[in-house]
Amino acid sequence: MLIIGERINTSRKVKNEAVIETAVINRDADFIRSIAQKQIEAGATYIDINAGTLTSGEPEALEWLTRVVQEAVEAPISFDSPNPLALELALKAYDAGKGQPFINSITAETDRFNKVLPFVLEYKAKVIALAIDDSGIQHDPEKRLSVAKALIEKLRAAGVPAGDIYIDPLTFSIGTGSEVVLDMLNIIEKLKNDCPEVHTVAGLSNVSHGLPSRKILNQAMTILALSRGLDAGIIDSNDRYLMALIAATEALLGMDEYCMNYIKMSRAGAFEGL
Ligand code: THG
Repeated sequence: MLIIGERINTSRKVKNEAVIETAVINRDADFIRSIAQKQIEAGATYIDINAGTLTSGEPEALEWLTRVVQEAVEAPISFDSPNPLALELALKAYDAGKGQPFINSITAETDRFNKVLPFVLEYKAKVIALAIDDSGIQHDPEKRLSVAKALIEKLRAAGVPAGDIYIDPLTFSIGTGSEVVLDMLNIIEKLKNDCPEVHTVAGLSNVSHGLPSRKILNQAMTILALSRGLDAGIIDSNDRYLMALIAATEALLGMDEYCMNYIKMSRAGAFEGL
């Protein structure tokens, strides 16, 4: 699974930890750099950056985060914002030498589609496409699947390569209804079958929003999604147990020939104390 580290997000509020939002407002570059580095050391491939809580200050904050993160790590960035101005400033500051960025995200909503698409094309980015259109968020999974497929068609018609499209089926908290995870897993599986050249991605930590002992739910959620073919996860890569479970599951699903990666991680001490 492609791992997108979720930690640089101003909405994250963790007990006994400095708050990301405060660090961004104070332009505390050392703190942000160390979070980026720790995520990469733990096995993230991409660093997601999200300054959405800053509203009017978001564009400048996302641009600043871009500069700080790319100074700290070699990894490419996932630009997590619905705001075209924030995307524009951040992408302008982005060093393409770090690799193909993710634009997180586009939807099939007319205005957002038209405003975000030019950035996807100009920067040849991978794009996370949320299954949302002008009718809003569909809770019915068949309808959400149709929205996803229509969005794939729109992106393909605009010239985005299928392999750069990552459909996000939307992850709701399991506290909001017993069916929401089953529905989401079915969408992943159907997309895998019907559009095999397109990828899937999900913000898996959403699933535990509002519930206690969130890490356990997030771990179970990640393994379920992986077993249904999810290609990429926006997750907490600094959860060592989660990362160990992902490696074990990939070996068990035949995604890790001769368990090479699993054995390598074990030898490197990644499972010590677990
Ligand atoms: N899809 C896409 N992008 C997304 C999401 C998605 N971006 C934002 C979000 N959802 C994914 N990122 C997070 C980041 C933090 C949390 C959840 C999702 C989170 N953190 C705990 C908190 O704030 O309480 C802290 C957990 C911890 O780190 O210990 O909930 O769905 N495309």
